[in-house]
Amino acid sequence: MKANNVVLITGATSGFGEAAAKVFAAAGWSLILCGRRLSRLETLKETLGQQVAVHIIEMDVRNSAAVKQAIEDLPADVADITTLINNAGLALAPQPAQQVDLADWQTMIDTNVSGLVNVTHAVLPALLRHGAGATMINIGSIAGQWPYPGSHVYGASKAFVKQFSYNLRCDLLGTGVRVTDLAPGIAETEFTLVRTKGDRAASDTLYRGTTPLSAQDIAEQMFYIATLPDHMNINHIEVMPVRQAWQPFAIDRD
Ligand code: NDP
Ligand code: 8X3
Repeated sequence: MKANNVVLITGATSGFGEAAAKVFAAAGWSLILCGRRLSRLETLKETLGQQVAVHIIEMDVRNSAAVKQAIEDLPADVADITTLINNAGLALAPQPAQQVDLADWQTMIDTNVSGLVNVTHAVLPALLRHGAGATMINIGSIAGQWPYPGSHVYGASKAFVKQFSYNLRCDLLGTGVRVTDLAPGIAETEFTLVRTKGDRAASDTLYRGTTPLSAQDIAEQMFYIATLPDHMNINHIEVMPVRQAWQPFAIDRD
């Protein structure tokens, strides 16, 4: 491991991002933690700051100017970013496409597509400066690969994550910078609470009686990807719980 490994995690205030902050901190990495909920970032800084250097950024990934400024303003001790985890994202509107508010589609595109692009553009120079061993982990989804009802723009935005990751690899060839699309299946976080706009019962029902992935499971995948030997690039990892699989094609009948 290099002397001062630094990981920047977007969406660090809950779910995968928060679990990743803890996993990387336990391994001695310095942290840059981003999200909109400042109080949660402050709590993480209080606890994890006892182990490692923690820099928090209250940031909406949709705001390209704010993202750019926050990266330019990084203090010197965390400016050499080793790993970027583009994790911030959300699904909205689980109902069929024809019943969805346009605003919900727009929010998913602004966050999962434009937000990803904003952060990547701002952080890429630091990863290039770092060179060999620098890693970008983009959180896609099984929804980016497999269609299902109610996935509409969410799944399409995660397909963007995958293709963007692959295309970046082409352009970054020779720089030493690695790019991975990490695509989880069903995982119990605040994801469904957000997707249903706060419907706790719907969220609990989705995860009840099965064994979804945990945030910790995915955080450990992130750490594994980030700490592989410098010459190895995982292009894409799709991870489902054993208790999730596909179903037969749906057929409309008279
Ligand atoms: P959570 O809802 O628990 O976490 C989402 C995180 O994204 C929060 O920290 C939230 O922070 C942040 N975020 C959302 N919008 C913005 C924004 N505009 N600007 C900055 N940060 C934002 O869900 P997960 O941990 O499950 O989700 C993390 C990623 O994993 C997402 O990209 C999601 O699509 C993906 N995913 C989730 C799966 C699941 O089943 N849980 C499966 C596959 C992929 P804050 O609100 O403080 O800004
Ligand atoms: C979401 C994963 O299983 O809910 O990214 O489609 S799933």
